[in-house]
Amino acid sequence: MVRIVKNFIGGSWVDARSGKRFEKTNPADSRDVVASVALSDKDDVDRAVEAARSAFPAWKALPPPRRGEMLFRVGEILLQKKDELGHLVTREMGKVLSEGLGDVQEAIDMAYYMAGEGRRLQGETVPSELPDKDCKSIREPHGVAALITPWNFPAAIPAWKLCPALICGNTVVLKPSSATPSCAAALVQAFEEAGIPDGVVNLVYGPGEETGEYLVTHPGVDAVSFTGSCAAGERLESLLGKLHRPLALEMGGKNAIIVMDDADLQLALEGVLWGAFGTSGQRCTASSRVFVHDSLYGQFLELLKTAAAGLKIGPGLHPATDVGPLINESQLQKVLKYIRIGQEEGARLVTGGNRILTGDCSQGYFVAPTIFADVLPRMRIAQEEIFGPVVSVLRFSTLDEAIAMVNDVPFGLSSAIYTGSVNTSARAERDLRTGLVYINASTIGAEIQLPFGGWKHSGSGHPEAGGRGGALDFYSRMKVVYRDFSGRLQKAQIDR
Ligand code: UN1
Repeated sequence: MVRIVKNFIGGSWVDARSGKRFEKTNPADSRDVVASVALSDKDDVDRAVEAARSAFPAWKALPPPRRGEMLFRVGEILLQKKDELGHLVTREMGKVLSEGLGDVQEAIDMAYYMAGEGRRLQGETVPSELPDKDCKSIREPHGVAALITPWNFPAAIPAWKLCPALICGNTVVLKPSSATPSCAAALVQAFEEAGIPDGVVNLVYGPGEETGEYLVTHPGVDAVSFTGSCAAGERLESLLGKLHRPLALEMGGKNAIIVMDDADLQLALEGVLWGAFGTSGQRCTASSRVFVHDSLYGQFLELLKTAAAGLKIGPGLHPATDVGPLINESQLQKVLKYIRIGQEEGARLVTGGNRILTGDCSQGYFVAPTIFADVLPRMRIAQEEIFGPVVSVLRFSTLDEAIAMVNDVPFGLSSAIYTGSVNTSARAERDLRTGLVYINASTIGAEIQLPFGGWKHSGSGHPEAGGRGGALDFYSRMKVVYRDFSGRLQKAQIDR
């Protein structure tokens, strides 16, 4: 079944003004056309921004608890449709069905969580230094938020942005990756069904360099949230810096797991497999480096090799599949390029390293789970984001040495340590320079009620998710109100 995917502008599903469309195929089988999608251009973006602008005053005026009730309904609708949407995520994006369902669950979690924030959205009330005067800070929305989302979490990440943006009172224009337009449309449909007023949520599609850039620099847009590649993020930084427009960026990672000599090896093994090969390594938080203590290096590598070689590769909708395809031809070529680079750099290819074109994999973008051993910290495969099922194994002898190597990359999103020692875990927690740190768990699996944000080149300092200290601080700005009811001129700092 080919889905007809249209723009959603001012509460109506409409074709692109130009009438142009593009096709989206299933990464597990490129003969399967998932959707025919409106190819939005400047005209469509203008209309979407205009719709969002017109809807803003009434949406801002609606009491946040009422906005929250609508988000709660979004959660209920998504829950009802979880199975259908999970299948769509898998068909369009490729991840295995349990992960497709997890992707939708994360959107549900976010809708429920932000629904509750409608009754909090705290500012502060603090005492004044002067009598008969009070002071408070309150949150105000920016206006129209442009949301640019990637394909690897096609339900969760748009929900990470939509829900906090809306609860704070912004209206939005969402432009999802062209690799997952149907998922975005299905998600937005839940907002429509939940009764979100016309124009509050708008949806357009198209290439980042054209539609995306036009949208984020549009004079009618007030804030921009972007998740995607570092190159695109840096470009947005340079464009938006000049416009003084708030910008939240979530970009790449080069996340690492440290396996100490006192680790529970089985647990660590499962964590590495899940972190490195889950979602075929296509997560910003994927475990792409593993630092193994000298004393168990050979043993751990052997266990890892056997376990990785035993993973079942195939279409995500097949129940036995452990690892699905990559998203498209260009990601496939990028991953194969890094595998060649690793070999040229002298890393030892332990397993995998090849595209799979047999059986169920003959029509998709499948790469075997790949392990490089004896990787040195400065090799490109240990420094650059690959975004595929490729893991580099490195060795270390002391905790300090391991932490220094984990930290010695341009990225700082997620890290993990497996250890039986509370002291070791506490030192790691203190010294790892990443926005997320996991103890005795893999580098993936963040929960939405806490901020999700990368340090260094991984992000701009405005995390996603979480409440205060997280997404709410990006999608609202503080207004401070001083009220003097003394009836006379009082001077702060002067009257003492
Ligand atoms: C990503 O890594 O691209 O933490 C997002 C996780 C998910 C989200 C990951 N909740 O693994």
